[in-house]
Amino acid sequence: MASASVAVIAAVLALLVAGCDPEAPSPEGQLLDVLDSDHDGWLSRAEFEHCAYPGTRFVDFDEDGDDRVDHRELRALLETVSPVLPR
Ligand SMILES: [Ca+2]
Ligand SMILES: [Ca+2]
Repeated sequence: MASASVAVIAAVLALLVAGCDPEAPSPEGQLLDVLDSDHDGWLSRAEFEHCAYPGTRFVDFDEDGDDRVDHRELRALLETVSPVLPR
């Protein structure tokens, strides 16, 4: 949990860099690099629940119901924790 929390904080801090440098990796891409333990390009339910805060429900972030959280859904998750995310 601690390393996942650090990853979330790092991704949020990266928002500032991404906002200044159009070629910087996306915050959601950086976060996915850390949390996607099997490197298949999305977060499975197990990967999500391993890093999520207690009480956070997978189904609230898996918007299309395909049982995985992809880049777009991860971006939406980051927008809930950072009001400074570049649009
Ligand atoms: Ca994965
Ligand atoms: Ca999904």
